[in-house]
Amino acid sequence: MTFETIQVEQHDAVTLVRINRPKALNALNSQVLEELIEAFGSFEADDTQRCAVLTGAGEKAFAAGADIKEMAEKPLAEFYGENFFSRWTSHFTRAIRKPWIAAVNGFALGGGCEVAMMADFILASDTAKFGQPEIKLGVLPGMGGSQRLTHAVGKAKAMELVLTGRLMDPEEAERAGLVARVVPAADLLNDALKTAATIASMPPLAAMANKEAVNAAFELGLDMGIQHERRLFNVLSGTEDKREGMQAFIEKRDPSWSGR
Ligand code: CO8
Repeated sequence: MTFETIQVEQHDAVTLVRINRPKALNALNSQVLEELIEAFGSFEADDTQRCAVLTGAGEKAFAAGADIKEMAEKPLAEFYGENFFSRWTSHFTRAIRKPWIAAVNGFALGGGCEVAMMADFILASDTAKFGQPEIKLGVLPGMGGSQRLTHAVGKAKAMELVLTGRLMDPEEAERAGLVARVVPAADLLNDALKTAATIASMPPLAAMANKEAVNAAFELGLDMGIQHERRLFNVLSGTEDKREGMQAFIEKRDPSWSGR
């Protein structure tokens, strides 16, 4: 499929997706969201692809939010009746079981910050800016931002950010737990691709299970989360890759993963 608002490249086992509307600071309109759903669906279905990176084209923005020009005229009946954006949220948080990274190269605001927070983790350039400024438009985050931001940075900071609409620099975002690492802007893409390649070199079932286990910590209480982790551990103990990984360690050689 050819895309108009995103670019997709494969770097060995890593899929790189760029949101490509730099003149609109990569604002997320319906077409971008549909194309991202399509591209990530293909990534998930392609056995040769093991990890993805999502970033923004240009130097200024990852995504400066949902497209305000598109939303401005949308009536309540369309937002509520069509469940605007809900496919995106469920697709990315449920259907994509392989790991993916958001490489935030500039503004990640509103829906842009929310999309970044749907990733398994965020790598940020030292030029990144994070925020949920929807209050200034008379609305609030609509793709899970009020919930994910609060899980990531705690109530006090999340509340201050959504109520004032102020932006966070990447160092503050890292200190607060929103961002895994901050890297110089010039190195961000290479660093993200290298990190993704490391993940892609891991046994794929174990990568999926590790992702699922950490995500369970956001959705379940501690006791249920630990039980969930134990079940996943038991499942992985029956895989060929578990046998191979342990045998390779004992034989002092590199493992060769079968994905089974
Ligand atoms: N939507 C549409 N166009 C945008 C957006 C956006 N979110 N952000 C920037 N643009 C456009 C500008 O209109 C401008 O276009 P043009 O050149 O045609 O005038 C171009 O991008 C460049 O932007 P600026 O000239 O404003 O660039 P600056 O460097 O001066 O400012 C900012 C950069 C600070 C990022 C500024 O552009 C800005 O504040 N943007 C809006 C940020 C924002 O409010 N984001 C939140 C949007 S609301 C949202 O995401 C809700 C999501 C949940 C919805 C769920 C529904 C159920």
